[in-house]
Amino acid sequence: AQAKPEDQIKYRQSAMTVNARSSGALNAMAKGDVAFNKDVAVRHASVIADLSDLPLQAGAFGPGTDKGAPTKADPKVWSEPEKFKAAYDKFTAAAKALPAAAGDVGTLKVALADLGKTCKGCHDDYRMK
Ligand code: ASC
Repeated sequence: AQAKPEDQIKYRQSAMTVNARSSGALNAMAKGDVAFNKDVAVRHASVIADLSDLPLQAGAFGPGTDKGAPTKADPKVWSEPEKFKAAYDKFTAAAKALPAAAGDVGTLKVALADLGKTCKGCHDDYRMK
């Protein structure tokens, strides 16, 4: 059975909250604001890799999750689902590549830049302000 709409919204927002915390930690290391720590970096990268596709796999954008609750998801998520999935899949692909790159600050920076583009690519079109 599908989770209730408000629980689906909570689930996808929770995954993104955790993703944002981990990407923030990685960005801080990539910028040098925080000392690079390989184990911490790989851990955060793995969190993002693991959580990245949960909202789509678990069905968190189901019927009734487009309005009413405090969602910022754009109606285009439902009106152009193939394009939304294509944009989302770019994020997942970049996220799954992150752990292998996170053990070195140089490769982490490159992988994070790739990841950031896929975050922005989806948010620009599918997240309302
Ligand atoms: C992050 C984060 C995003 C992206 C985006 C990249 O760290 O939480 O949504 O990067 O700002 O442009």
